[in-house]
Amino acid sequence: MITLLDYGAGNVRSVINAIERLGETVMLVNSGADIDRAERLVFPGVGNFGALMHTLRDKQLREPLVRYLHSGKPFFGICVALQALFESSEEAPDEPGLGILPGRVQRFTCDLAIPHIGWNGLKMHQASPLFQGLAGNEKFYFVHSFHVAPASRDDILTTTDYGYEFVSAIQRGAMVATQFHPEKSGRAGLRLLENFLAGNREAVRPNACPQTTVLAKRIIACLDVRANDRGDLVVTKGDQYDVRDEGTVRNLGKPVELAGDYYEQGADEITFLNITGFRDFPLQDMPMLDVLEQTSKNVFVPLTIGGGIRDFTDRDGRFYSALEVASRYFRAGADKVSIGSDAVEIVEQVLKTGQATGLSSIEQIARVYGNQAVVISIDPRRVYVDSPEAVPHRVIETGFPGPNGERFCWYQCTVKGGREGRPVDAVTLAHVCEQLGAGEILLNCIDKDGTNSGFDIELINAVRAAVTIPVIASSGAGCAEHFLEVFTKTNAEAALAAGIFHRKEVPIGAVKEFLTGKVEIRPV
Ligand code: 1PR
Repeated sequence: MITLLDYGAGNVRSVINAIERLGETVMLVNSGADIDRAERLVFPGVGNFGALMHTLRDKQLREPLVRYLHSGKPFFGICVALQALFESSEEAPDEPGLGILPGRVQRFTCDLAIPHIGWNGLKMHQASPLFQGLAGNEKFYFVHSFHVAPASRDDILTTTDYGYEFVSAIQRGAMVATQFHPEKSGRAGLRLLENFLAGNREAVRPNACPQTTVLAKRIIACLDVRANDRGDLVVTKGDQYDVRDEGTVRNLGKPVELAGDYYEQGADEITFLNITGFRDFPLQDMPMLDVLEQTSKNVFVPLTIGGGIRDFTDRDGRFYSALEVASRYFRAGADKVSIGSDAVEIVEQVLKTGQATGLSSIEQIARVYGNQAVVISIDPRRVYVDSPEAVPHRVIETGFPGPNGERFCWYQCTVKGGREGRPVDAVTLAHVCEQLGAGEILLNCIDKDGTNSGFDIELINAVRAAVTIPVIASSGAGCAEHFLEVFTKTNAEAALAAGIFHRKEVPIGAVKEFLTGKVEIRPV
C-alpha cells in the first residue's frame, strides 16, 4: 500500500495510474493521521509553490508531513514537492518551505525558453537503488520554471544542464525527490518508480551516465477527435482543416488505441484536440474525459487536451467556468490544456482595452495549475499584402510571394476551427498570451495543414522570435526530413504531426531514427 499526498491541484491521476500499473494499491491522504500511519509516502507536487505550501497549512498536513520526513521512512517527492523540502522559494517569498533541507528555490536565469519543458538527461552524483536497471543515458520529462539550489552538495543525487547545471534530484537516506516527472517519463520513469516501490536497497551507479545533458527536441503525435456522422468518436484528419471526403468525416482510428500505439512507438507527448469543442454541450457529456481516463492508464508521457476550454453555459442553463472545465480534464489525466478560440477573444479584448482582467481562462488556469499547464493553440491563415503598411498587423517579408506577386504577408488568427478570421495576427497573439501567463504555443498553420509540404518556417521563426516560452511547430509534416528542417531552420522546441503518423506513411520511430546524430532527441 502506497500513501499518496493529493492536495487537490494538478494531475495526480497519472501518478496513481503509474503506481497501479506497477502492481501497488494507492491510498489517498485525507488527514494528517493518514500521513502518520503511512509506511511509504509519495508526494506529487504541481503548480505554484506558494499555493502548495498554503494548502498544506490550510489542511493541517504540514506538521504531519514534517514529522514523516524526519521519521526516516521512504518518501518520494515529485517536482514542486522536491522544492517544498527546502527553506524558501523565489516563486512565493512570503511562504516558508518545509525546511527539511537547507537551501532555496530560484527561478531559471538562463536565456533559453522558460519553462524548461521536455526530455533531458541526468548526471548521477551518487549511487542509488533508484537507478537499478537503468543504463544511465535515459531521458526524463521535466516541466518547470524554478529549480532548487541546495546549500550543501551532500544530498545531490542528480544534476541536469539547461543553460547551466541545476539540481534535478536529491537523496537523503530513504527520502528521494525529483524535479522531473517519473510518471511521465515512459519506461525509464516507470523503472525508477518501481525501484522505489519495491524498496530496493542495493545502490548502483549506471555506466552510461552523460558528462553533459541536452534537452531533446520533442516529437508530438496529434489526434484531432470528433464524432462522425454515426455519432462514433473518431480520430480524423483534415486537409487545410476540411475533415470530410465527399461529405463524410474521415475516420483514421480510435483515439485511445491510437494514443497507445504512438506511446509504444516513442512519441514524446500526445495531444488530443476536440475539434468540434466550440459547439455547446454539457460538461458531463464530454467524451474526451473518458478518452483521457482510458489513455492515461497506459500512456506514460504527457497528455495535452484542447477544444472547448472556455466558459460556457449548457442547455440546462448551468454555467461552467473555463477553470472548471480544465480542472475536470486535469483530474481525468491531462497534463496541459490547450486554448484556441477563447485565446483569440481574450487577446482581442486586451488589445481593445489595453489591460488584462485577471479573469480570463488563460490567467485563471495558469494561476491555479501553473503556466506550464496552459498551451495556446493558434490556427493562423496566411494573408498576402503589398506592403508592410497595408494592415495594422505584424507583417513579414516572405520568400514565397502571393498569387499577384505580393512580397509581404501576415498570419490572421482564426476561431472555430478556421471557420472565422479575426483581426489579430499570430505573432501578436502569441506575445500577448505569454504576458497573460501561457506556458507554451502550439503553432498550427491552416495553409500547411495536411499538405505534406513541410512546416511553415517563416511563420515559426516570426512567432518564436516574439516569445520566450517554448513553441511547438505544427502542420505540414510529410517526411522525416521536414522535422530536420524545422529543428535546424527555427528554434522550435517541438514538432507535431498528425496525418503521416495516422496514415502510417512515416512512423514516429522512423522520424527519430532519421534525426539521430543530427538533432538531440529522446531515443525510442
Ligand atoms: O477553439 O479552443 O475549441 O480548440 C479547437 C482546437 O481544435 C484547436 O486547437 C484547433 O487547432 C483544433 N481544430 C479545430 N478544427 C480543426 C480541423 O482540423 N478542422 N484541428 C482543428 C486542426 C491542426 C492540428 C493538425 C496539424 C498537423 N488543428 O491538429 O494536427 O495541422 O497536421 P498534419 O501533420 O497532418 O499536417 P478551441
